[in-house]
Amino acid sequence: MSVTYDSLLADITDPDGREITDPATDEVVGKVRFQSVDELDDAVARARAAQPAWAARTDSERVELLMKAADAIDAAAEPLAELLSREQGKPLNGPNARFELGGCSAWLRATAATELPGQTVVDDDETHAELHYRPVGVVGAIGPWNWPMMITIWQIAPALRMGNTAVVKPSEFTPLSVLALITVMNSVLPADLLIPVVGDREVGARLSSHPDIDKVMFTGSTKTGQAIIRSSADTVKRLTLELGGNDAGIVLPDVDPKAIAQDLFWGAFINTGQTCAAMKRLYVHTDVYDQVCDALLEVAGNMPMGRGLSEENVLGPLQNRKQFDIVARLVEAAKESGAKILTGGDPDTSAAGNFYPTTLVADIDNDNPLVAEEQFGPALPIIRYTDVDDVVKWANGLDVGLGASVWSSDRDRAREVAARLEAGTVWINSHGGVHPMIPFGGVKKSGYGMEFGVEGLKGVSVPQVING
Ligand code: TXE
Repeated sequence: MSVTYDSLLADITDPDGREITDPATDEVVGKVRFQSVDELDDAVARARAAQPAWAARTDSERVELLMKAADAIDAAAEPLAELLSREQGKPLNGPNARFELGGCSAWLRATAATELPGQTVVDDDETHAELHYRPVGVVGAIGPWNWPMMITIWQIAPALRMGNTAVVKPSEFTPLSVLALITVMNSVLPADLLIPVVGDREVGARLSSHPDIDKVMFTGSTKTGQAIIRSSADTVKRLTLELGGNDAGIVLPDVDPKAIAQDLFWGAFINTGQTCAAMKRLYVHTDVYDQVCDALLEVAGNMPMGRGLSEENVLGPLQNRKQFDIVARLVEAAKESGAKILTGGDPDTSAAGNFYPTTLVADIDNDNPLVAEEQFGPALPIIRYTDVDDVVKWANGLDVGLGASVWSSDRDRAREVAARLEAGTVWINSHGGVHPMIPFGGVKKSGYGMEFGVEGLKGVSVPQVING
């Protein structure tokens, strides 16, 4: 039977549940029942019981089932994208909801197809030693509200591929999207491999201290990451923490401003700026500063923002009021400091939804709060520099380091600057692109552990040496 928007919602909503509203219209999207800590415990027990049989299956059986789950996502992609758009706010088009759904199935397939074979590490007359990777057990996946489906897949695809089971706690802001995605996947997967538990912070806290959870995959704020480190200490849980950042983009003087403007724009404004590895501060050499600002302004003027379900839009609202308030506060601080608002900065607070207009802020100092704090929204500060040593110091001056980018027509020159940046990934002439085979993770307070590809499979495994 084919999945429709109504059938999806009917499967996951509860008339007595908590209202989840559309951040573009404030209308109710659906109601979802929030679960208790006891229900979480029950889910963990079921995932624990199901894990040995899943791990005992052959690699090819697991791969085949995960490929089927990817097919199921593709078959339901349009209603899933509609639900994601209504709940998260992101438009259907542009690098948004349909793009996220396409990413989910592609990622699942690529991860399923990735191998992590054991290897011989010493083989001589006296010793034969092999290193193997075993499933870690039950993985707890705790996710955010910005790319709720994609990040769930990033967490669970490697976990299932390696023979683990998973208990998934979505963000309280976007539970419907994750419940719907997992319901679709579970229509083809064996029972209890993948169990969603919708809950508030207490449920997340219990998951990260639970004695039967072996590993936590977390994407969210640094503050919550720190809480998870603390609450996981007694059980010595394995952790992969992706804690966001405040990525710098550095434009060298030899660029063609018009040629890079569109990529600069999307590097910063993808998902309306609500992306962990989006460019959040842009440093531009004084020789090309005005031209880059002009070119960005032109691109920004051609990017419609509005309700996600309207096909023409490519930018949407902030997902929640809390995030809107953060962006508004930081832009106000920039204005008060005398920075120049090239566009935006004037939200219509009487209108429905959490829309904050695309905002470009020029002539702003490096120590301004809009530069130093993570805005996580559609407001980009553009800082002028003259000396590359200064800009490297500024880029490295914060206690986070997820991504960064260097823009130049001279690749070697860009790579020299890239090597000096404290960030888990440095892109050259682009920003924020991820790939299922390229490891991704942060340095400093952006977290630790790598996701994706072979490194990602290692992250949900325990190494075991067989010596003899
Ligand atoms: O994240 P939280 P929020 C940044 C962004 C944003 C800020 C806060 O700057 O303004 O984080 O966003 C669960 N133990 N990012 O409040 O609080 C919680 O229920 C275990 C960056 O949404 O970190 C939710 O499921 N879990 C980020 C998840 O943690 C706990 C993406 C994330 O919540 C918990 C989103 C606890 N003690 C926001 N407390 C990125 N890296 O991309 C809460 N949770």
